[in-house]
Amino acid sequence: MSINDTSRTLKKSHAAGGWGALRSCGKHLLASGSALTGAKTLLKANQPDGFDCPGCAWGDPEHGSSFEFCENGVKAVAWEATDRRATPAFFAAHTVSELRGWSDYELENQGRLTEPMVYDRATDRYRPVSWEDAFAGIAAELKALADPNEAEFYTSGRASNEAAFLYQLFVRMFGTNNFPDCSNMCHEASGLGLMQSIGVGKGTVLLEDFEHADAIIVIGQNPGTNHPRMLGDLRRAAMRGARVAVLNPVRERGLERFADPQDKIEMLRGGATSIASHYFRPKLGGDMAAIRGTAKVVFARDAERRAGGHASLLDLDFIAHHTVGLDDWRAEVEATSWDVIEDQSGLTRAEIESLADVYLGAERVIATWAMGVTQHRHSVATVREIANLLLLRGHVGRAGAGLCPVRGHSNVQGDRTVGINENAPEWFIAALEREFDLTLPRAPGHNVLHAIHAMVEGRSKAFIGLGGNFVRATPDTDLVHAALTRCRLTVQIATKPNHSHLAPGKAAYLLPCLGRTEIDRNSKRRPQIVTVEDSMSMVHGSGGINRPAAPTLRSEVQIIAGIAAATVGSDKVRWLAMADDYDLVRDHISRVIPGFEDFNVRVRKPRGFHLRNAAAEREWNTASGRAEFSATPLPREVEHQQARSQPGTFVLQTFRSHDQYNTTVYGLDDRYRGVYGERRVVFAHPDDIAALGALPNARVDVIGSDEDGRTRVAEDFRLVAYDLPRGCVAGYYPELNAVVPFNKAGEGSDTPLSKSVMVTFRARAA
Ligand SMILES: Nc1nc2c(c(=O)[nH]1)N[C@H]1C(S)=C(S)[C@@H](COP(=O)(O)OP(=O)(O)OC[C@H]3O[C@@H](n4cnc5c(=O)[nH]c(N)nc54)[C@H](O)[C@@H]3O)O[C@H]1N2
Ligand SMILES: Nc1nc2c(c(=O)[nH]1)N[C@H]1C(S)=C(S)[C@@H](COP(=O)(O)OP(=O)(O)OC[C@H]3O[C@@H](n4cnc5c(=O)[nH]c(N)nc54)[C@H](O)[C@@H]3O)O[C@H]1N2
Ligand SMILES: [Mo]
Repeated sequence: MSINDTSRTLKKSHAAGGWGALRSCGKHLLASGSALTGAKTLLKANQPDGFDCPGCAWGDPEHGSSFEFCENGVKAVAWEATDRRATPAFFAAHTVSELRGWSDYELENQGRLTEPMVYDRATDRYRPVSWEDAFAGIAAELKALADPNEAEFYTSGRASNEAAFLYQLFVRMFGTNNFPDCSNMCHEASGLGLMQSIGVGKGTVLLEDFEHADAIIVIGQNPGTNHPRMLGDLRRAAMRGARVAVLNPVRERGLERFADPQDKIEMLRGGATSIASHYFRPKLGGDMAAIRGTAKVVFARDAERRAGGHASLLDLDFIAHHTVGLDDWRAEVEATSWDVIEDQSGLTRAEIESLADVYLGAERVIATWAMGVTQHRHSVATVREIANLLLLRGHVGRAGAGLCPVRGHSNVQGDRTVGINENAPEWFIAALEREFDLTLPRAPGHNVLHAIHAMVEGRSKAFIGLGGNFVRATPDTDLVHAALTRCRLTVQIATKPNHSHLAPGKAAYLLPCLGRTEIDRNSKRRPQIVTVEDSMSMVHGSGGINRPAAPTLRSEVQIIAGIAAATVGSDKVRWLAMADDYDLVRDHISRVIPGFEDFNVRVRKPRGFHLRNAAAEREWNTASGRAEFSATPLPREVEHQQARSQPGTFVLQTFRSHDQYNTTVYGLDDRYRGVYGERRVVFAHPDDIAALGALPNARVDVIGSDEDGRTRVAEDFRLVAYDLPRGCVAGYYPELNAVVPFNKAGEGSDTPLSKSVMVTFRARAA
């Protein structure tokens, strides 16, 4: 199905953004208990002299003067700037076992952690501990391990460059490369696929490119909720006539139409701009086939044109000078039949022809994507197929065109840049060794799934989490919870209580840190800034403006330095000096990582600086020295095709509601999808509900696969009739992680298959 809606203004009640977003913001500012600080804080988000919004990794405009309004940025900021506190009194009042019965929302809604805590098994409670005792206790446990590879060091993508750089240095000095990272569950396939295709594992576009593109293809992404500021850029593109083609099995409201709260006239008129000129609804996992079909049309039309004596539709010059492997790919495309393409993609040939029209009708094409592409078994191949399509007409490395994986966490890209990488390149380790006069381990370490397996099998015995919520973000929730509790040491560095803190190892510490919105002063009372990198590889400074939630809090950098000094000592690395002056950390980074020269000077310029992306300059750091077309066959079957031969089986995607930030649940509404006051829902096509012998709104248990002998059940969900492709259902993460298997993963990427989970349903007794 596609909509080719040319009308520009639509009723206000049906658009994303607009007054609904403003109303929702007010509600969240009030509910978070921070109306005043919240409002003041917001004026400084994504400003040159303020902090980087902890919401998402979308870029900031070069010339925007006023702050960019974003409903979900408001929620992220207000949630951190709350007046509520989870103090030692709170932990004294509740045992850990009791708190396990609380929801994600109730736990985080206790507010900010204030003091370092240690778990006391006898009372089953956390009690306060001094920072110095905590560091000493952690160091003693780490040093008692038989092998440093028995420890797992997790990172969530909110950590600053400075914190992440120190953390990876400490972990490597400790003796391991075990860096499970939220990115393993997120854009891993994008990094790998792009690295193989164009030699850089990052997107090639700048924000300005959105002002020049004639076509933007948005694949497997819901920016209305997850990257609301991106909608502003899509809207401006749509208004100047660029085509926006969406591939998404779900009709996401924000992609259909959007009222920009920054646009006073649009707000007053109650108007909205339609964003998507074309909306295609593939089945789950069908994108590779859809892109392949598009290429098939392009090759066929090109052949016709050339037969008629016309110039080629392909950028032959670019292909000849900059690429290898076209013939193999073309042969693979030609060998793929339309029957297979239509069946696997879930789109008709006519729809794919019209996607090809969009592609061929544009001089400058950008492709963007997120989790709908990266959380499948064949995600690396899909990313490479997207790259293939753009390479065909030279859409990489010129203005208004390029590849744009839209990152998740606000600094997930930067964390990888500064060394959070279980398999870091040799040049990086060697540069660290030179800079600090060290010898560091080379053996590849653990990613998220390796870490889970190692903990489950008892090979890993310590877990340190720099932010995040490992238990709830990973598959097989109960299994991962139990694996953490079997560790001899667990350490969680966090801002708010969450379920990962309720899976204490034999020794367990909960260390509260400053958030990004807060002023971070050193021993001389001088405020310090940290830095982050957005999806467009812009590196910029971030300095908090709020008073810290408690005087006892320490910054992530200080906490890491404290653990490191106690564990590996300070002979070679001056941990505590760096923790007191982040400029020193940046000086090291500037000498270790190319592109960070003069870091301390350049990061203080408004909006920071751009990290060079070689592919964007048509320099290809691949094995062949060229951009490489990949010639991977389509999967023989994707999950929705398999499900057809197993009656009652469906493919489930787990996505985000409008009221959550990953495992952080702000509220129980999903306004754009019409769900209010609940999260335990599964969206399904009405005919699928009928085929189950159920009625809409029936309550069911969701049952995951049990091939490995594990029972997987998520209990008590309401079936919501929804306009989805047949056989494909959807529901929210993290609740549904109970049915996502930990032993199935993306090929090459090892990313859990969060968007293609095989499930059945069981009726609940009325
Ligand atoms: N407010 C808010 N902002 C966030 C986050 C948040 O939770 N809340 N999370 C942050 C993080 S870490 C990330 S990674 C990003 C996530 O940003 P998104 O990737 O937008 O997140 P999801 O909600 O998982 O949405 C996936 C989208 O892909 C579609 N989809 C699912 N499967 C397929 C498929 O097979 N093919 C296609 N074409 N589409 C498919 C779904 O229908 C949905 O629209 O957002 C970041 N920003
Ligand atoms: N089924 C399913 N599972 C998924 C996904 C999916 O789509 N479906 N998405 C995956 C993706 S894309 C991602 S990125 C992961 C996310 O996985 P994580 O990054 O591990 O999870 P978050 O929910 O972002 O982490 C929230 C916690 O971080 C802490 N926190 C917040 N701010 C700070 C801070 O400034 N410093 C520190 N130290 N801690 C802080 C708070 O205590 C909060 O409870 O989940 C993945 N899991
Ligand atoms: Mo993510």
